[in-house]
Amino acid sequence: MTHTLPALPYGIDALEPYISSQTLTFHHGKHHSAYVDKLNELVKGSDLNNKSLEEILVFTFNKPSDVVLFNNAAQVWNHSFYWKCMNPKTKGKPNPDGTLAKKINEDFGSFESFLDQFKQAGMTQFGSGWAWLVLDNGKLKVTKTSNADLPLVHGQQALLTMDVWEHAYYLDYQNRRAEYINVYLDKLVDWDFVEANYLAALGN
Ligand code: MN3
Repeated sequence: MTHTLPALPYGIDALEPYISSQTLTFHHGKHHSAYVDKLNELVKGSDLNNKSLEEILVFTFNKPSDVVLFNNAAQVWNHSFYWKCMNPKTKGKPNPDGTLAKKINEDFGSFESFLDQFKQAGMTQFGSGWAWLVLDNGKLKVTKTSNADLPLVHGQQALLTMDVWEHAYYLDYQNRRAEYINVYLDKLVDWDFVEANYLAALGN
């Protein structure tokens, strides 16, 4: 099967002024697109050619001979998920509500405590990587992963992610990662999407 670059779920300038159309043009149109192309090139003619993205990830994880394949497949998954974690229409609704809000209070003590942990994960990821809110054995946790690594191969279900590779924010924030993280949490997270992921994960 051929893996395809998903269209952004909003317009190229929809996240401005927080994330510019220039960033999205490069991040989606060049970086994400290149991971998709590389993945297709690597699976072509191999046993993994007819496997789903998730099957490829599980199969190649921790296999030294498949590091390049894993990294590209994981970056395809991570970016497709990351775009959906943001929604400009949710501006003004910076907090979760309902079932997810209750669970966040249970597992983190408060929404503020969750925010602190998530910011900390994003700030302390040395070099390139991702910060996550995951469901792990019925409990919400904040985690971070290096490079392309992702919760799926660690038995966790991803509910929210934030790309902290420099290409995600450098054109807009240069080296000010903390500013990007604050804007991400204050203005961009689509909590309806996160809650839908939580409810789906409970059903699994
Ligand atoms: Mn990226």
